Amino acid sequence: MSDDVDVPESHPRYESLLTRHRIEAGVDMGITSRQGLIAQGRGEAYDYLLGEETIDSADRAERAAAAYLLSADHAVISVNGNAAALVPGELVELSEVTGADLEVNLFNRTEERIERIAEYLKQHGAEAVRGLTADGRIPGLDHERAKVDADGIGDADVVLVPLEDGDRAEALGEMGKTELVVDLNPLSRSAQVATVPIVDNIIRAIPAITEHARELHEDRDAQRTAIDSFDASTALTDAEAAIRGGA
Ligand code: PTJ
Repeated sequence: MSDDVDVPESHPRYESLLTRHRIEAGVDMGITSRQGLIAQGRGEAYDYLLGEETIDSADRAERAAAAYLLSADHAVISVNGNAAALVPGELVELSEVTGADLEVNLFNRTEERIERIAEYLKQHGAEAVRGLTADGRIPGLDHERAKVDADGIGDADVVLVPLEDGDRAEALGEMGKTELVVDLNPLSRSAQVATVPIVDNIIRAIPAITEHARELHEDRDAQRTAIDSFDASTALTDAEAAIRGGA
């Protein structure tokens, strides 16, 4: 990824400016959609109100997400244009640590962008990337938005969906899948329907899930505790309180 942003690391808004730079570069590379710029702006506003840090309840959500990924029969990490631009290497690492598949799955779907994202993930170390077969469908969605790989998201019991559109998050939930959603807006439909809503910036969330997964890897009891002790509605209430009250 191109990180040649002309801002010193000591700058108080360094992470935020780096994030913008990555999204802009993603658009230039044909990986991120122009709508992705708008989505990023929205996310940034929530992150600012959260104090640009991982709140405690988000950390518990990240631990529960790691436990779900490790204990799944078939886990898939869904990758869109924003996720690919922001955390390509980190997504590959999470997939390696948890054994989850990577699948490119786009809201504004074009074959060209899917191919570019798959190639970009491979440049960051991915061995296999799903999403190009598109022989499965999510019921209840229009044709293009319904496409998934039948042996990927179609077959998965656990799906990590960063920055997902509300309709698709709802439809995936209706298919009975355990949904792990990364979204800085606790009021978004995606966060509201998630089994595990992770209200945190994807830039911090993905490495944190990986870290928890490393720790929980061999420990089935600890995985169970992380899942059983997590409460989605408390996590959403905590995040909303942090945003409204100022972190
Ligand atoms: O690449 P595509 O075609 O699949 O499109 C991807 C986007 C993100 C453009 C598409 O899914 C979309 O339009 O999403 P929405 O409906 O704008 O929702 C994006 C959500 O992600 C919003 O609730 C934002 O607050 C949140 N968000 C934005 N940036 C981040 C974020 N959450 C976590 N980390 C971020 N960096």
